[in-house]
Amino acid sequence: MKKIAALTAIIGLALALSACGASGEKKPDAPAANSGAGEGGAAQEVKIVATNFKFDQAEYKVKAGQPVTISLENKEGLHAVQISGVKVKLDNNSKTATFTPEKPGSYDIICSLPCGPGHLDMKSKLVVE
Ligand SMILES: [Cu+2]
Repeated sequence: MKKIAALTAIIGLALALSACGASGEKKPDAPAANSGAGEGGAAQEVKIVATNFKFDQAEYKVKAGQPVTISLENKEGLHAVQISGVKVKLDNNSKTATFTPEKPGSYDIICSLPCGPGHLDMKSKLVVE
């Protein structure tokens, strides 16, 4: 009788372990599924590098309907980013923002922090496709 109890315990343990194994396998699967949907679902990232007195790209392209994480790096000087028509502001306190651009179009990116003589020249575009 003791053997049967031991067997039952072993089978129970084996089941528990295999259940753990199965749920363990799902975790690597989930990101893979995300990156597979990737063109559809993965987060987009835009990095804006600011110097005196320009942003590193004239245009930053993103896709509509997908979350975008925008970050600001002040490589030279102190600058802040404001994107017209989108509620996004980046400054020294909050250097990243995530939002979902809904409407395709071209949105003006400007520096919203008076930074010097070239301040008004600091313009780029966020192009939502
Ligand atoms: Cu400025």
